[in-house]
Amino acid sequence: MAHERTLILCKADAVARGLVGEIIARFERRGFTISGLKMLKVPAELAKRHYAEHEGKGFFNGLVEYITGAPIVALVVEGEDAVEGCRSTIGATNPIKAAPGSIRGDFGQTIGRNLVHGSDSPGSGEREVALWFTPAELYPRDHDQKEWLVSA
Ligand code: D4T
Repeated sequence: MAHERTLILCKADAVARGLVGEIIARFERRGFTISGLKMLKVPAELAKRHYAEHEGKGFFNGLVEYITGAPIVALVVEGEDAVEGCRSTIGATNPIKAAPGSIRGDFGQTIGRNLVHGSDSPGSGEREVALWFTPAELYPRDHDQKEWLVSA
């Protein structure tokens, strides 16, 4: 197990549908820690840098419009194996294929409105946290509590 940070975005549809609390609660209930949290209207430049790997693909412009068109809520979530743990809580990219019990499986219908983003590797997590949050915006917890959250 490794202590990791992951960037979670509650996208425009999650905010518009009033699902932000429900989504955040699922990460908290699983034992992960929130160390950054903000609501923002995403500048196009940030959206393009965030989704740089998809530039040139047919869905790229729609993806940028989706994330810049209305306010979103961004979080940094930390914990043991937080990247994989949060990805499984989020569910498969296409909500129709996402397992019931996951966020996308419980609330989503289409890939273009899949509610949530979670970093896809520990390296992406660190890159995305640095892209979206300044150090002054982060409040890392004292991880002495770790022994009460997971077994070795
Ligand atoms: P994000 O990055 O939003 O958490 O989604 P995933 O990590 O689960 O999926 P991804 O990077 O492969 O895709 C990013 C984003 O693009 C949308 N998308 C993707 C789309 O609209 N059509 C597509 O065919 C694909 C592959 C959905 C998520």
